[in-house]
Amino acid sequence: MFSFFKKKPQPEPAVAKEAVPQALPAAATSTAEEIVEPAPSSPEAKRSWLARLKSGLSKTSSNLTTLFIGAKIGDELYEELESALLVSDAGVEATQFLLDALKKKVKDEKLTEADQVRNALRELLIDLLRPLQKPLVLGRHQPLVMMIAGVNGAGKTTTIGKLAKHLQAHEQSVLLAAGDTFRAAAREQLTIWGERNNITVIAQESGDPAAVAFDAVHSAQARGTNVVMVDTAGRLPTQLHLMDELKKIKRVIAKAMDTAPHEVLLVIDGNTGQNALAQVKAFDDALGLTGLVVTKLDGTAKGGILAAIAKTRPVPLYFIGVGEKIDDLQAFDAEEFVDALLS
Ligand SMILES: Nc1nc2c(ncn2[C@@H]2O[C@H](COP(=O)(O)OP(=O)(O)O)[C@@H](O)[C@H]2O)c(=O)[nH]1
Ligand SMILES: [Mg+2]
Repeated sequence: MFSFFKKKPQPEPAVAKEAVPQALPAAATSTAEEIVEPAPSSPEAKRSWLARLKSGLSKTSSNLTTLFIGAKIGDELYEELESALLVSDAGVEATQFLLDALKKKVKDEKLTEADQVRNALRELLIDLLRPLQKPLVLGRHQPLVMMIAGVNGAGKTTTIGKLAKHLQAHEQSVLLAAGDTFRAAAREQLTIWGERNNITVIAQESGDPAAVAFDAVHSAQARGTNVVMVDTAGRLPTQLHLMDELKKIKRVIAKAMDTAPHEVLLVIDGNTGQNALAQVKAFDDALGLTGLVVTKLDGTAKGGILAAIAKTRPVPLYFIGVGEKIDDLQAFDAEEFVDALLS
């Protein structure tokens, strides 16, 4: 069963004034420590979302499925599979791992039909990706502070907007810190968007992102807000190194609330190929990532990058994005994803 967030009981649910167009789960009332699974989005919304994921991954998908049609099990099939995996951005390490595991499985289970091999690959891929599947647990702290990082254009601000609306739909009040001060207009845009959606946006004329984040956390503590999301820049106007700036923001957030930030998320564009893996490594080394969001899987993304991440730097993948609408951001589900890839 699909779930967007997991939620620990929250004593003071905020009322979302503008609900997202989907069935809202009832407020969680449960005993301590129980984890509540919110209701999934409507079946139509989910179907259209999966359709977009499938069509986004269709290039890889057709490579990975046609090669099994009428194929004999042998070196030729394995070579074709190797190329298809490499072309899908799975990277050398994950490709080799999958091939070795597949050959072993074929031998151990005495598989004789290409279709069985395809199923074996499906199982191996699901096993590889499942460790990335992890729900974002709400209500652990008040406020829950999330810092959102990523290169320019990755989809940070869009993702924050979608997440904010999902959070409101799950009875969470949200406050945003406009920490991307690279573009002058970005701050105003976010502020206007926040007004329309009943979300407070903390911004600052001076534009010091660490100070903005600090104010946002204090403000959320004073107001009893459930979640703070700190938007950050993917590029800087000065010569300052981006990673140094991000580390500073993280340090300053911890000064405002010593357990924070509780989540450090990296947003990556699913179309960046192997460079996405380099981004995960660099941001993780600098910031200690707690989660990922992979966007734009509706475009020309090949999907294999998830296998590369799972093999070399398995940071949990909380959400994937397949378009601009709110319902186009969904919790990552390994089985669902592999089926979209192999169908
Ligand atoms: N097709 C598609 N476009 C997306 C997705 N997520 C973000 N975008 C687009 O990517 C562009 C950059 O997004 P933005 O949030 O401004 O990136 P930022 O620089 O990281 O804040 C915008 O045009 C978004 O509409 C997605 O999942 N699918
Ligand atoms: Mg932005």
